[in-house]
Amino acid sequence: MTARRWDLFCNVIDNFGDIAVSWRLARQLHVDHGLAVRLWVDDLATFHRLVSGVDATARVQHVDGVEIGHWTPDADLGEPGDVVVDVFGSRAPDAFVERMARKAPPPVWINLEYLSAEDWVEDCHGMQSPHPQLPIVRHFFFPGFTEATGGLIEERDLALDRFSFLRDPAMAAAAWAGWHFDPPAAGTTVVSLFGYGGPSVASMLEAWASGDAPVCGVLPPSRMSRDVLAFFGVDGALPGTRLVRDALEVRTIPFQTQAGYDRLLWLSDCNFVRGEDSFVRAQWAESPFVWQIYPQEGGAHWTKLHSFVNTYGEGLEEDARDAVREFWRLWNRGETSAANLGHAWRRFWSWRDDLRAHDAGWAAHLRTIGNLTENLVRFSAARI
Ligand code: TRH
Repeated sequence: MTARRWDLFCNVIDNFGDIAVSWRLARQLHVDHGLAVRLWVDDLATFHRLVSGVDATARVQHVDGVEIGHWTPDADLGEPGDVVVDVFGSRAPDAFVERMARKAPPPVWINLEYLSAEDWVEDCHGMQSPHPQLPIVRHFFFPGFTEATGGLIEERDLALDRFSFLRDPAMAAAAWAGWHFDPPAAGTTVVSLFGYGGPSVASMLEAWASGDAPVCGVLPPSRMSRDVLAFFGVDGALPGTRLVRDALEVRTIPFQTQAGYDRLLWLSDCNFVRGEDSFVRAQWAESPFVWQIYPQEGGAHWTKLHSFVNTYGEGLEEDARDAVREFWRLWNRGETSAANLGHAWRRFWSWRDDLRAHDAGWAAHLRTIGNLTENLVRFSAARI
């Protein structure tokens, strides 16, 4: 039986990743699967910054067919749906869980976890955790990169939209014009720049500026922006600003819609991404990418980073995989030497054709796992 009504709980910890993934999931459940979705979010201001159509002050609103509720301690959450999903460590409130346990049959209760390529994920995907007092069970659902995981979110039309965009140069020109720029000259390496910032930004920009190949960085606002602007000796720059030093040009653009951000990834030769969702979108873009992982206490993120390179790098020539690992390692550790980072970049970039081919194969592999939303619908239907 398909579960018709879904409740999603999203507790925004920081940044955009939590709400970005929750919103994609909510929309896809509704748009691609025709399900009734209520998305409970505790931080509408961040949601509004990501999706401008969201009203940061409304207790309840409908956007793209999804009901969005402001999740506050006194919010009336109503009756639970057929499936309840706690996204990324969120937890439906106790009173709501009690109502879930009283419902006959009780909803399928899912804990949607963070993305990781570590081996233990396969063992934990689908595991059950009974509530200590109530007759209800929580199921762990792990996104991932292998058959034994829940896969990644990919909208039904995404591959087709990308294909249509790439085969029509007028669409790329329209994207550049929308940002008030001409397309970069042929032979320029276009890199999209999104990240948490840190010392490696100045080193990278220095290496590009002093290189002999033209590089065009495209910069939507993020924590990385202040480091980029500091490199050019400016405090601020409106969208549409061109900053130039030697072989490097940086173009500032406004914060994009989620669809606009995908287009930026599609028209770039290399994408610098971060966290979880932009990292996944870069993989659907099928171009070389550089991942700045969300730093965790005690350095736990390094294991995650290396696990991903091991999994993703299968099938790449050993030197290409090492080049990816080394460049990503320096980028993430905040390399302060432009010479070191420039060397690692040139080695990484010398593999660009192989990486591009590998990335297409990688996306095809990811598609064989099925997309996360579909897998989640199937998983819950089997347990209702
Ligand atoms: O914002 P993030 O750093 O989110 C992080 C991670 O998800 C991390 O795992 C989590 O623990 C932490 O938050 C709390 O990076 P992420 O996941 O890439 O999310 C950024 C989103 O912003 C992504 O959906 C892309 C989107 N985006 C736009 O829509 N427009 C833009 O112009 C840009 C630059 C990004």
